[in-house]
Amino acid sequence: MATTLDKTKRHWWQSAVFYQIYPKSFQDTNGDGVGDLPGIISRLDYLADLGIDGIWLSPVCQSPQVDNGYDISDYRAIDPMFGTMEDMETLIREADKRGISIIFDLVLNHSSDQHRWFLEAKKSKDNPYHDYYIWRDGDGTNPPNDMRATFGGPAWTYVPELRQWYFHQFAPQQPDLNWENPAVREELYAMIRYWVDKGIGGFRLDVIDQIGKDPDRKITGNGPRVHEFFQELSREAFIKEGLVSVGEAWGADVERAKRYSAHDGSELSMVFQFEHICLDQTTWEKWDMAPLHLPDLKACMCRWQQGLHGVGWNSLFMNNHDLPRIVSRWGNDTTYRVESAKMLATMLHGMEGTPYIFQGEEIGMTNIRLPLEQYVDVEIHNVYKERTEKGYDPEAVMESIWARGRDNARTPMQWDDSELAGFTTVEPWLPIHDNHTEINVEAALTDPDSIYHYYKKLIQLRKTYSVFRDGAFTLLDPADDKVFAYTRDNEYGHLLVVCNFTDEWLEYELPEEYAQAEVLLTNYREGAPGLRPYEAAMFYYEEERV
Ligand code: TEU
Ligand code: CA
Repeated sequence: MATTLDKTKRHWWQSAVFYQIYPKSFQDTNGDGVGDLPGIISRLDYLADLGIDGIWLSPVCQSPQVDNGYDISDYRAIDPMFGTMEDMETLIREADKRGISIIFDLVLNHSSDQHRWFLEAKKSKDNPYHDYYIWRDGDGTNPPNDMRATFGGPAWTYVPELRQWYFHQFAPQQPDLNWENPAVREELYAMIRYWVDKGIGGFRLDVIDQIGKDPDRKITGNGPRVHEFFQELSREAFIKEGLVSVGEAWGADVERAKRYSAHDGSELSMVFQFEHICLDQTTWEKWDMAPLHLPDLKACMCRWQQGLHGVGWNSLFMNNHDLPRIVSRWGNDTTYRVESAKMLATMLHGMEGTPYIFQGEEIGMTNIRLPLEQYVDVEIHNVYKERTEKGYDPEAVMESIWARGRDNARTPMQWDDSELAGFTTVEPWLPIHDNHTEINVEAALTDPDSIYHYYKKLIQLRKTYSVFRDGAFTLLDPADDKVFAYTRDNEYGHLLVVCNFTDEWLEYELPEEYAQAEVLLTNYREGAPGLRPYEAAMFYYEEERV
């Protein structure tokens, strides 16, 4: 297939806003306590009203659900828990009618250990599928090296029948695919084309920066062959006008990201990187918590904004299904929940890139505190076990789970104030937050000052003013540790975004040029001198025309 992407062209996803759905927790319709595809279809009007352009749908393919669908046993089948292929086709069609594209989540780095390929691969070294995975010989005493799996334990698991170890970056039930094997790549590309033909709008590529790994040299992310593989992937599977490809890349720095998301479309449309969201920890492990130092966040965002401007494209997010709720993390989820949720959204949505809203973020859903046994996430149980065995104080470990555990993001969507929050009719797979009596979609829709209506306005602004798409970014007062302020400028206009990250009333003077500017949006009603707790505002004036 030939590459004929127009380098100068504006892509639809550059002024789009995406919404992430975690299907298990969005809407149940058949009374099994688990969200499903018909549930998503039934809520499309809600999403259309919000104004989003695409849904990043977390995996719905057949899976033993060890890692909630990120362990796929058949890439071409829908897991019966979520519905049928017909439901999926209906979802694509119904979303399309409302101008919403489905961004399909592709897990290409690893499969489930229940995938037919792995079951075959385990049978013998001569099996044609054996080389679909990464094996090293051994007698079972010592793994090939000391690499650790992300969810805890060694990254190698022994299969005595073969006298070999296989590599897995995540759970042992998620063996890594061998991208060195051209047959694997061919097989995956064919599978991707199968989904393209179904009419999806693009892909989110799970941990895609790991496909070029070299486990013998202990390299996982950004490995030696990664650009080559991305280019091949793009050529063989993505080249169709308008398809968007979003690459999850934990380890990407700005320089890498420029290549991954280069405007010529040779690799991916955009990166989804995490540098900003790892600033409030003392080690590479998120459980080692530290307070956020605002100047660090400002410097980090600035580096990415300026680094990719005009050459690449970034994703804008603070929430997803792996992250705690941002209002509980960098905002204030009690006294100033509404103000701080709006402030954080303002900070992010003023920037260059494609914003992502994670389900429930638009109504300000918060973290949850559960006893250990009520959590489902494999990572939470592993970290508890690993850390308490190492002698950490169990209470401190629980504190870090409450603050950082992935299940914070995965509690069921809060649709209304009824007992089961309008999510289901039976006990849900993960507890519903008690605060659904107050924080829910129904309440948000009827309150014109709700977080929901604020997000709606942010989305509309991005579609109205081109400066959101391509304005150059300038950080103001980099050292100020309470206020995050920046400007964006293009040939048509000038935008100023000001955000108070504290619960204090601060003195603040607008830059002179903005004294007469229009207030596009603010999270407080009447103007007042200075900045009130978590106050945020966007100011705009047009470039003078001669
Ligand atoms: O996450 C990538 C990833 O590296 C995460 O494991 C991350 O490090 C972790 O959540 C931090 O606690 C992707 C998916 O988003 C995640 O849900 C999957 O579990 C993971 O890949 C494996 O497929
Ligand atoms: Ca269901």
